[in-house]
Amino acid sequence: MTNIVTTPIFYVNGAPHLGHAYSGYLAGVYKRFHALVYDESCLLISGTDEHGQKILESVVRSKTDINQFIKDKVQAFKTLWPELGVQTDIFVRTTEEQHHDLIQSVWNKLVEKGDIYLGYYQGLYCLGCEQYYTNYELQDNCCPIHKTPVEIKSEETYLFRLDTYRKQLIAFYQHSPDFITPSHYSQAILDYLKQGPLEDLSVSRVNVSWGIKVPDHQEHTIYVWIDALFSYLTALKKAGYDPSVLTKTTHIIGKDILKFHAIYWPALLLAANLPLPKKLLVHGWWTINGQKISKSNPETLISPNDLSDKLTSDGLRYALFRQKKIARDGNIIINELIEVINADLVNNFANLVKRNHTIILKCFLGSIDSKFIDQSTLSNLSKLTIKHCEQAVKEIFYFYKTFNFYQATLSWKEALDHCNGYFHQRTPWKINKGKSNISVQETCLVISNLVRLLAIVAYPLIPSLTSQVLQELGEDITTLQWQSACDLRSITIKEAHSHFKRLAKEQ
Ligand code: ME8
Repeated sequence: MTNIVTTPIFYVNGAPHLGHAYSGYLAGVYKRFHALVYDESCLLISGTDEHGQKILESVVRSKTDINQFIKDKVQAFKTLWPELGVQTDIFVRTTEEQHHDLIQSVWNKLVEKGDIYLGYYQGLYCLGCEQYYTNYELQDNCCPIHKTPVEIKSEETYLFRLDTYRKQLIAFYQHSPDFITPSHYSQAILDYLKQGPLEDLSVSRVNVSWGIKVPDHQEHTIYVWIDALFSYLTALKKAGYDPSVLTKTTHIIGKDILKFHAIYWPALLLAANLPLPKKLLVHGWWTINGQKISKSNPETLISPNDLSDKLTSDGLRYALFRQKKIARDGNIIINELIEVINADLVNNFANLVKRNHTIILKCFLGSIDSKFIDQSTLSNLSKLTIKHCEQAVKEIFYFYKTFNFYQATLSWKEALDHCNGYFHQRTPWKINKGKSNISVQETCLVISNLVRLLAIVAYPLIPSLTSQVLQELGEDITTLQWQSACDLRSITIKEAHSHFKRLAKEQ
């Protein structure tokens, strides 16, 4: 059965920024890891959230036609993903007719069940978030996300009986403490649910015209978050799946939208008699000069396309995962990203490949037959280096599986440190100055095979660089499979390229 991974569907009130790119990078790595390790496909869903007051206000500010405005922004997200090496399978838009129909039918179902009813709501509202806050959630009377004052808003509204599902949610979180990664969020949500009754959730808006209308009550527009969350289901439908595959779905989200995914989404699914997703992976925020990258902070808006052009798609992705643990926040300093790329991808990996392959071409006409190397009498140093790398691969497998991509990059880098240390101790370039032919063959063969092993395991993180290296080693990358042991195979290479050029630091 297929595995599914989703990014949030992004608001189209601004151009894509580096924070959005990060969610996509995570989904892309997850998808490639899955394809490499398991014999099953992994469907990657992304899309755009196109309704709501926030979008309408941006359109008014831009003085353009709404359809043109949205079309341009959607296009920016659609072209972003291939440029960043994120292979989306389904791109869902909340303005699609299929989505409109799905939302209205879910709505009707919940009204029929009595879970949604017409009432009245007064609360503290943040326009930026398009949501009400409780006093408890505010910080200095301001929205905790936007730090701007909230307004008192009261209106006739449809309400969803959230508390009906509180006990089921508590039971769910008690039985699935790992539903959210990192798991401390599961505990926090459980504690919150246990605190007492949940307020009914306002699920429609009057005075917001841009959205999906409540069936048979056109003055009301369905709350944009109900619209947005169910887009995951529309996407599955577009791919030809029924909702049962939700149980195979991992949602990747930033910590800003945890409550919607950890409480509202499961409650709505329970109300609609639908299964719950497999997992929520919650990531931290990227900041610039300590400020969250956000559309409301224009000075933080780094274009992921520009940065990826500068650092390469593999370089940027690798450096972001190497810089911080997924759940933590991290500050972007471009020269630090460049340092990591130069140290790990250029010096440690690409240069080792180039030097080793150059020796193989020059001294052995591009091939070393493994049968000339007696594997039982390999030098201790060779054996030890192989052992280190095999151990690293085991760790990296575990780190991918547990979404610890930061540790995965560290273990990979350390394995390469061992390879480089080995290469320098064995000095294979001294072949005509006292090094025996057989000893150099052993070194080059070991390095080539370890490079193959380490390229395969790093493929989910740096697909372009590792594909080039693997192709140079004669590997068919379309049939690539995870490998945990280093079996010393014969090597034939035709060329020795520089696969990654040093990046110049910013002045
Ligand atoms: O919230 N660092 O859309 P959105 C890391 N439409 N990730 C960041 C980030 C940052 N500084 N800023 C944004 C919405 N993100 C809704 C989602 S889903 C059914 C509806 C990422 O355009 C992160 O994944 O505001 C965050 O959750 C998402 O972008 C918010 O994007």
